[in-house]
Amino acid sequence: MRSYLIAGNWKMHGRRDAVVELLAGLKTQLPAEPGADIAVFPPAIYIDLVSRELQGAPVAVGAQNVCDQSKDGAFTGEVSAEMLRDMGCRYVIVGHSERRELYGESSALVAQRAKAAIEAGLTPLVCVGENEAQRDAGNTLDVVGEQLTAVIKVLSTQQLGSIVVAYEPVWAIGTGKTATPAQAQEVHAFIRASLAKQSEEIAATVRIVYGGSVKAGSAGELFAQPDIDGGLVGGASLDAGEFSAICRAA
Ligand code: G2H
Repeated sequence: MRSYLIAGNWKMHGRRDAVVELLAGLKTQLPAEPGADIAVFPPAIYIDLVSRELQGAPVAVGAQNVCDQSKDGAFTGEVSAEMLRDMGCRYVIVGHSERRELYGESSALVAQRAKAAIEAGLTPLVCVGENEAQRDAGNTLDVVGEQLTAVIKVLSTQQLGSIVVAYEPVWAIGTGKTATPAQAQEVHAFIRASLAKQSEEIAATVRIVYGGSVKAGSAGELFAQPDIDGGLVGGASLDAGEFSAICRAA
């Protein structure tokens, strides 16, 4: 009933030539009819190039962030959800831990970004996750619950059905330390139960993907968990062979 989503977050990597080469690799190595929805999230400046290169390929395009303001205006440096749609995006990541930690984005701001995305017809991937100290202190579910509640508060029940949640334990991001399937499943089940308090029907359909050092070798076991509906893949999405293997594991 829920289709898998494999999302490649390129972060701040790529140059024109490298982007074209990576996409050429994906186009030859991904299955023609993948068993999962696949999307790549290039830096904003390359979105147009990627959209053009991927025309006809079974890979959607997403952005790594979006402005919280819906209307055009004096917001220097920002890119709106409508602009992303205009350039061919279907998805956008909001609240990645690197945005929260390095750029001070609050859960309230992340929620507004998610709302602006939905209103423009984009699917936001709302990232949540605890850091190592929070996990060690036994606060994982409180932290994830607070991040999720901020989004639930600003979205209608129907809008809630349009999100994807990405659980990314901060201690597993780019560190090579993947959460065990059991650790990830526990938090994914908690997220689904939290959504079910708003609507059981929506909780059953919202995709919850896992992120944090996902590799081809770890993907199969993670994706086999009942509440893990795919992955948000960082480093491994920059390698066409590895990313294609992750997509085939779904
Ligand atoms: C988590 C993930 C992608 P990586 O940030 O969002 O990156 O797979 O490199 O840990």
